[in-house]
Amino acid sequence: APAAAPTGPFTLPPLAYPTNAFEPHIDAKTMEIHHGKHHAAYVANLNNVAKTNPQLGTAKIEDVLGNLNALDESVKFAVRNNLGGHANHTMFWEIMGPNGGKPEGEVLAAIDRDLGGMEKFQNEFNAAGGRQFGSGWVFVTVSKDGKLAIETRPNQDNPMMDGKRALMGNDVWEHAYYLNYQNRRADYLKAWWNTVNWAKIAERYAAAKAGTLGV
Ligand code: MN3
Repeated sequence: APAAAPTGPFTLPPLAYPTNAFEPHIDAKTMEIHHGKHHAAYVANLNNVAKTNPQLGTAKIEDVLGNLNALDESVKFAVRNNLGGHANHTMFWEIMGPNGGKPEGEVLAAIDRDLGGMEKFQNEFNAAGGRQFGSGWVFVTVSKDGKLAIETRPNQDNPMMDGKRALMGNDVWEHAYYLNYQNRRADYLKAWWNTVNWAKIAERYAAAKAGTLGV
């Protein structure tokens, strides 16, 4: 993968799978550009900001995003967009994987309890992602007591900005799907479920209940 330049405290997390792992649902070229160019750009921009604001590189991401108003006006916009983008994409690559299985155990029980079961959950998640006007994300947020909710955010905003945590989420920016799906966001949203790694989501659910879930 191309290195993010300039270098600094932020690094592009490597993918745990090859870029063609999700063919035909997500094509390799989209993965290469999305991870190696878009996410890398957020990382490079953060390293630029960190040159003059070194505390940004040592603080916990959830603490910075949870307290954006504490930042100087000169960097607030850049941090919101680029640290939000870095957090969102780090989560996104983590909760995807080939042969991702099915939800089970506590996660499945929470989906049944809070989201009306898998079919209703997937339909409502896809509908929320489809309704998000312009660029943004559709998330499942998780509270410390394990309660789930479907929520959207514009641009690179993240639930951490509201003191919440994302259990999982899908990127509905056009760069996530346009090469393969053009204007057919609904088709991308449906196909994306084939890329979800439910074992990783189970780990994140347990971490959320333990109070240790970060990005
Ligand atoms: Mn993206």
